[in-house]
Amino acid sequence: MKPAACLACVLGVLVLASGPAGAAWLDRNGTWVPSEFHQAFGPAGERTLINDGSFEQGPPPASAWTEVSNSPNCEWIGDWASSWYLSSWDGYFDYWAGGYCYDDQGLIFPVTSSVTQVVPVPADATTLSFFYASLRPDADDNPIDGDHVYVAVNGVEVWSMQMIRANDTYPSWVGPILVDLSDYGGQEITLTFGGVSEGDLTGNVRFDYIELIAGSTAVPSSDWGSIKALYR
Ligand SMILES: [Ca+2]
Ligand SMILES: [Ca+2]
Repeated sequence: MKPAACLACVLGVLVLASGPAGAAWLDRNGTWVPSEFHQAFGPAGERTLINDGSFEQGPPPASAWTEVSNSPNCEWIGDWASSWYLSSWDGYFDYWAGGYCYDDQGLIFPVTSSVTQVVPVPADATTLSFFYASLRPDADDNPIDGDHVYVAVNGVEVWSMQMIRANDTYPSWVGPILVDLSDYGGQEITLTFGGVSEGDLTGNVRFDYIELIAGSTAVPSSDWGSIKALYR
């Protein structure tokens, strides 16, 4: 008897049979397997997260976020440590924008999705802060075709970044990314994080630890490297 080996076989079958739970890929051809697991560590100290700002309530319907996607067979708020070999920035769950899912014929297609909720912006905490990790295993489109992630307020993008290889941060989470929302102090806003994929190929970006804080909108130099984020 080899119970350990048998157990592994059974687990393997279960994983393969889990369907939608494992229906996410980092590249178009299937599972991408890095050589090691990367454990991220969230910031210590005072937490000023927005409601479910770390996505720890898990996927809908428990989530405070309304999730919309072109890929109902796949869930995008979850624990992606085993898919990416990179843990969440904080806790276990985060939102994965972009990526690939499969259709009813089993064919892989690129994903466009978003998560949205109504958030009050305190008058004394009007800087949006978040972290992301990005990875595009597939080649960039030639020409670049508009694959991007974004943050929107009331349907208008206030931050965006192309999902191209030059913007990869893997295996690092980077941030805090700071966006000035002082125009909305004291108001309720519809806050959206999303990813738009064009054509057959796209990238992957995970978002976590979303706060509204007091402070400047200057981007810290640490952890930025060659990240090219587009502010507007
Ligand atoms: Ca989290
Ligand atoms: Ca594309």
